[in-house]
Amino acid sequence: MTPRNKDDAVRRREPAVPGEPSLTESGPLVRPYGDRTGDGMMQMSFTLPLPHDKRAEGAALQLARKMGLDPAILVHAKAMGPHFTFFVVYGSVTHLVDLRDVAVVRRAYPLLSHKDVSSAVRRRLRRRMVVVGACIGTDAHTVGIDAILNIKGFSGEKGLESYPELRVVNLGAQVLVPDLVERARREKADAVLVSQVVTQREAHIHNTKAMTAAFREAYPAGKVPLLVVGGPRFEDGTETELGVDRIFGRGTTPDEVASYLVHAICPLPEEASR
Ligand code: B12
Repeated sequence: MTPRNKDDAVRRREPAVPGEPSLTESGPLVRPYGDRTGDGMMQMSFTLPLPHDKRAEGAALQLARKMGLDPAILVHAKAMGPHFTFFVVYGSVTHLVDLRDVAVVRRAYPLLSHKDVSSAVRRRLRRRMVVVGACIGTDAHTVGIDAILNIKGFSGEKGLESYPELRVVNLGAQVLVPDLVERARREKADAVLVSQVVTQREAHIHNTKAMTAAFREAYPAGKVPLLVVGGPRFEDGTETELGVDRIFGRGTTPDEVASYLVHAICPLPEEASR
């Protein structure tokens, strides 16, 4: 809902009137919260390619208003060298979010315990599952992949190395795609786990596509290991475009990944026949 006029923008900060979606009770329609529930207050930051002066500040406010902040207040402006200015703008947003239109990708497999993962691999694969992990391209952000693979894990969940039935080969940072393919072949990898954190100039997309293309070229059809990619800025639902089997995003825990590996590589017979 966009306010029809300035009065509406002001009234939004008042309690809801009859017939209007409630601003204070949780319902399908929500807006950000700043000083008072439902006041729509939010803060955003951005950089404009302009030297810091009054014109640049006016441009920042114009942008904020065009993005639906009304009124918009410039709370911070700082020159970033001679040609750029960084801004922080605070204001009341004129948009509502309808929770009924939010699509959530639900996990299509059960979350297994440590013991259940190990016993599934032992009983159904009948050997250790081989997982090769790496951070590819020029990306040196290894904290994410280490959080999933290293024994110490993430968010209270131990990493894949702690599962006795998984053999984990962590290649670390800045691994070249040909080296990853070669190592995956040598190790007879069941799954290849790749991390991409840097997204400048869509590096994560280009690197992932190059990686999946290289695997498909190097392996016979149907023999490509399970290809999994993770990082904070992949878009849900883009697996097909990237050529991967599964994407994991921000906040992923190792048990989610271990459960997925079982689901994808050695599913229960009834799961496999679905
Ligand atoms: C730590 C850090 C660094 C460290 C990295 C140390 C290391 N060994 O990893 C150092 C100082 C080296 C560094 C360098 C750089 N960094 Co840096 N860095 C960060 C920082 C602060 C934290 C990243 C992090 O560790 N997150 C914690 C982990 C646990 O989260 P995660 O990576 O998202 O991983 C989780 C999920 O995404 C998922 N996941 C991730 N990978 C995978 C893989 C699989 C298979 C699965 C299943 C799941 C999964 O699971 C993880 C656990 O939940 C971020 C800012 C931020 N707050 O995020 C910037 C950030 C990532 N860095 C950034 C930049 C620009 C750089 C540099 C280019 C800076 C420079 N000019 O030199 C260099 C690039 C170096 C390089 N060649 O890659 C930018 C990236 C911007 C962009 N859009 O691309 C960020 C966002 C900072 C910013 N706001 O500008 N950085």
